[in-house]
Amino acid sequence: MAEVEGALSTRVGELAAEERRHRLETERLDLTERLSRPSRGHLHLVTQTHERLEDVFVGLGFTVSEGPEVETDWYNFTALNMPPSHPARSMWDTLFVDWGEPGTVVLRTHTSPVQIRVMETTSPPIYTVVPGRVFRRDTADATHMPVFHQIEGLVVDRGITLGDLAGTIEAFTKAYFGSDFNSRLRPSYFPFTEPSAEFDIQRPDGSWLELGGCGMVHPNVLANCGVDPEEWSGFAFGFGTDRMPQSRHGLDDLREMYTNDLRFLEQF
Ligand code: 2NL
Repeated sequence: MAEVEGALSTRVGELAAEERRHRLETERLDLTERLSRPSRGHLHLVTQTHERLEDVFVGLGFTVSEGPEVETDWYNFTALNMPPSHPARSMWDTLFVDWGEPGTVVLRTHTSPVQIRVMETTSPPIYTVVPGRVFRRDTADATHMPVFHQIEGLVVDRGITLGDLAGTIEAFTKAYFGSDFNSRLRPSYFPFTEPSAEFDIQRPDGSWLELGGCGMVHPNVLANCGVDPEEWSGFAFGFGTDRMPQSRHGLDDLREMYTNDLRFLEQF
């Protein structure tokens, strides 16, 4: 009898010890966790790209300007030589904001409204770039997003010519991509510039890549902002920035940049 009771209490003790060990293990809190070095975050790929672009343009003598993402029809279209009936408005798949008269308030389709605001409030000479978020009605796929980013530049001064535009594009291309890259302009059309061009960059392997658009600021646009086109002339350019880290890092789907999966973002 005493033998059985002895064995029983030994076993009960063993099981209790085992249960306690198991609970300690599963309920263990690592209180040293916060004492180890905190992991350091970093800027998002899009922000990194804009900061690099800003550095290059500041080096070329430009300032950086910013402005609202919700705009009026005047700043987004009309001041840019696109009156309400202008067919070129359909080039931009505008997202309208339900505010005031229907169709008068928009999510900006480009950063140009900021340059309009700069021209309205500052007298030339103007040398500025505007990086920012812009919006168009587009279905998301590997190369398109309804919310995307661009940078535009504006120069207004006395005696500015197409040669200054081509030289600036060339200087930018070499400063940003490397001295082994070249640039070229190809005739195009935009309502806010005349003449207008697309600009391409040439990679060291000889292949060409279309980057963006540019041109001499249309005299109507200068006049709309209170700048006398008889005294001043200027050029402007614009290009999308979301594809720049894509080619730099070999990404194959733009959407990866915006799903905020840390396993993706932490790689850059
Ligand atoms: C493109 C084309 C361009 C501009 C943007 C501009 C701004 C003002 C006046 C005149 Cl305020 N022009 N901006 C001019 C030509 C082309 O961008 O394909 N962007 C992605």
